[in-house]
Amino acid sequence: MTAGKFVPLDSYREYPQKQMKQRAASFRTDMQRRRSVRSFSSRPVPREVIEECLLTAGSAPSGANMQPWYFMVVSNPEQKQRIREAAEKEEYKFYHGSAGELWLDALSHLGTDYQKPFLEAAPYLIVIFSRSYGILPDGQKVKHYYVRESVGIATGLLIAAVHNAGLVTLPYTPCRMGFLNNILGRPENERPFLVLVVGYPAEHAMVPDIKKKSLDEISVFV
Ligand code: IYR
Repeated sequence: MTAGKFVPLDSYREYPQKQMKQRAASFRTDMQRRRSVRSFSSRPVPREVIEECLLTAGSAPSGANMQPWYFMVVSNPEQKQRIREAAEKEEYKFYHGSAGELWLDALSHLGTDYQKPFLEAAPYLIVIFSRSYGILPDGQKVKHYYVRESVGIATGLLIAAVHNAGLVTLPYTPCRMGFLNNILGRPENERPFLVLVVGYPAEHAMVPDIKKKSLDEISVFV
């Protein structure tokens, strides 16, 4: 094995402690304003904003830097309609039996049902695929590592980037997502990870009255 090439860490910035605390707190309060939204406006969103947010997502760390993600940005109304129809078919089965009572009980406070009008209303559906392996131009397969962790981190950065730009998201996961490969014509090495619905909220959009856990509930210093 040969070591790779190294370059100086020129991008790092240290802040004085006071500023460090201010920055940490202001990022926290801004991120705490983020809500998952299910009522979208069809108001258009500039494509450059989505491109910038995708580049932020693409900056995520990943296993062996394999970057095992692929973002398919759907804005075409026919494709959105096909995705909605297929998703609602899956959701109908989910809400009418396959989920089971326990799961439906856990979801009941969110007020969701099988209908997914936001899949057509929102200007962009970012369909996030994970690549279980890579394929070189000569057809050779490349192993990927920590695929779900890596794609999860990239998705988190994407959600933060979209929020920071002043838009809202819904991380949407139909229970079976294979239909996304068919509709979007994606290859066998790609698995749908999540559909990130992106746009402006509908006027007077409502969100569930839910709370996040306290610091004590989510962490311990030892
Ligand atoms: N995919 C379904 C059900 C659903 C599941 C979970 I876990 C949620 O946090 C929310 C919904 C739906 O979107 O309705």
